[in-house]
Amino acid sequence: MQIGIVGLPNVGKSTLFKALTKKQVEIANYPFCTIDPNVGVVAVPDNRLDKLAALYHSEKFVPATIEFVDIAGLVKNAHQGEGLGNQFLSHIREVDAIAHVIRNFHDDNVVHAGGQINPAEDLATIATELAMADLATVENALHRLKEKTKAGDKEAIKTERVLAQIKILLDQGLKPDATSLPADDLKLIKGFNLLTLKPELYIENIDEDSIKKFAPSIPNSIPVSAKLEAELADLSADEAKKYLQELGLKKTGLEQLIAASYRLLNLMTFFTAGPKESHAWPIKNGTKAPAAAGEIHTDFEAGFIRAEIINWQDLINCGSEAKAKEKGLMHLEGKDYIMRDGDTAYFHFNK
Ligand SMILES: Nc1nc2c(ncn2[C@@H]2O[C@H](COP(=O)(O)OP(=O)(O)O)[C@@H](O)[C@H]2O)c(=O)[nH]1
Ligand SMILES: [Mg+2]
Repeated sequence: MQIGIVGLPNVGKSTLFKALTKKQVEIANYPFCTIDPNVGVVAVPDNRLDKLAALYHSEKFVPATIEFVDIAGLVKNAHQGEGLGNQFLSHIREVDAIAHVIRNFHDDNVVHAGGQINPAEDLATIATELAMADLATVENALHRLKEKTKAGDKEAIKTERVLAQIKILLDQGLKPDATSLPADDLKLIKGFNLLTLKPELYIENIDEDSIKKFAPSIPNSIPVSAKLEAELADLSADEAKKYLQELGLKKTGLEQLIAASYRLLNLMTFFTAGPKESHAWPIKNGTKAPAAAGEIHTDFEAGFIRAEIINWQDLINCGSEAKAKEKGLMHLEGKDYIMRDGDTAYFHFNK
């Protein structure tokens, strides 16, 4: 699952991206991999995994990961060919969700694309670019569908109806809401990868010294100081912890950002744990047991028989699987079981 970091130039996207990916190197046992200089695999901090790994003295532990993509080149009027033009848009189409970085830090040495700090206006500029790009996609699609709808193609007629609804909103400068569209409608237009339908979150890159007195300019935004995060990423885990304490902060902005991104992607976590390895597996909310097993190995899904499930906290409290079973805290589940966040699972399958 990928999150695209999107925003105007000089808002701190790359600074944030570098801090996010640098953190990786510190996570022992996890093979740091760079797919592409602009794509970083980022571990999702989860103290439940730490505790499970400690319980089993696991040789190895593998956190859940998500990928961040540093997307360059978005400027005002990009849809008309400014800057890198539409080049960046294809990158945004490929991601599952968008993290907007909005500048709210003051530094005369860093040129602001719009001349002055104005988070709401900057976000509106980006939103307009995304909407204009979608409008072009929708108009193009409607045009191409004409022949088929004339011929009475049922799917084309349905698709046309959904696209026409979206076009009305975009024409009015409104953002279509993916959550209000029926699943069937979404399916019909999935292939167009509309940018305005992607889940979004907002990061305000703020002055280092205003973190504790932060008042958001964008509703529900996550405050982060990219500069501070870059400094923290250069420190050892212990040093970073100390520095955070000195600043009176509990969590880094990056940790908050990663957690929010995970939720935005509609992901939750189940665990497998043992002496060899403790592993956090990201799955979509609502995933059934066989599909969850399939994350580990396709054979597990194909030959799925049942799952032994113990909630992670029960397992930690009991101190062992045997004890948890003794106390009746292990439940056997079949193929219709919907996995829950925090489940530890042991799968039985036919080979
Ligand atoms: N003062 C300050 N400067 C920052 C901050 N974040 C980024 N910068 C600086 O702003 C410039 C542009 O940052 P960069 O991350 O490359 O922005 P991008 O164009 O959005 O990728 C660089 O000189 C950074 O050092 C911040 O939080 N505070
Ligand atoms: Mg950059």
